[in-house]
Amino acid sequence: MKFKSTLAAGLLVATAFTSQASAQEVTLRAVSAFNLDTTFSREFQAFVGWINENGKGTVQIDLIGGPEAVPPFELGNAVQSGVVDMANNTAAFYPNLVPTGDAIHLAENTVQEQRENGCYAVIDRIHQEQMNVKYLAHAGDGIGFHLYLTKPVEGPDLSGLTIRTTPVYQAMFSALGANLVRTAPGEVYSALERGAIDGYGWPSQGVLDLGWDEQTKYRVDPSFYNVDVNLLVNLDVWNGLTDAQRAKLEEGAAWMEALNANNAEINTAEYAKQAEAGIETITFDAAGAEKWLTTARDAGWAAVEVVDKPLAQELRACLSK
Ligand code: 173
Repeated sequence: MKFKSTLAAGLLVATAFTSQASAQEVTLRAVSAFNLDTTFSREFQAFVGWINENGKGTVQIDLIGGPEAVPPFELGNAVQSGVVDMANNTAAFYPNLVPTGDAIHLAENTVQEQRENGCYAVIDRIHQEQMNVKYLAHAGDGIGFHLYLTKPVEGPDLSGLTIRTTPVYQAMFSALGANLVRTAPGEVYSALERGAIDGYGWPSQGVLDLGWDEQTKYRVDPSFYNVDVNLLVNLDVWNGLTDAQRAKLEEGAAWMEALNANNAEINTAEYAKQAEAGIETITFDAAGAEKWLTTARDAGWAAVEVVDKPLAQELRACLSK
């Protein structure tokens, strides 16, 4: 099913001329779902730099922009249809295209382990079949998600609270009684400022990037799940590349995925910055933490099983420790 794009005509016209600078060098046009120079474009921009340095004469990437170029919830359709060649995106922003993509953030192992045990191949296959994209690379391992609040909670009971969500947190927060409002990241600040929400789900990293610390009083610990931010390449474009071009992109993907090992250290630095910015930590007691994490895992997998039970079971087996 092809997406009728509402994007600027200029973007469409430019796509028709995806440049073949020489027979051997191709330039891919890429967009990120996250603002450039913020946390969840970090690895992607490093990848673009690596390719443009190491892929001279073979493959280059023209980084067009972030959410101002293509709205985050439309980027999945844009890379599916070839309006852009490559996207840096999270599965939570394209649930309409790959509904079992929610399994990826439930992973307890790393993408390197998933490449070893065959799980990467399964995730790549469902992206190819359902979304017409190559699942080229995965960032985010080692970055958990948290609930951030403007008012305190005593334990894992979110009844009476209105929380900004995406599919990542939906099953868990709703099982714990919250009212949910789904928004793109770009709307979180103003929703907090207006008092339209009492909090939001977001990873351990990146809260300060967009100034959300000004509107945030508490972070709830422990974190749950693992961030997934994926590099996707339009499948027709991917299949049209030469072996050397595909090999260079895969080499860059492995290089980028190795950066995931830095996340433990970056988390520590981010938590310190949040504390300096006045964000207090609410840490549940052992029973509360157990309920928090059990609900996260069970509600998360139940939501994937509703979509496709056999596939959910296959993914759970290869994404668990
Ligand atoms: O909260 C979100 O917008 C979200 O789902 C997400 C996913 C990956 C990275 C950052 C945010």
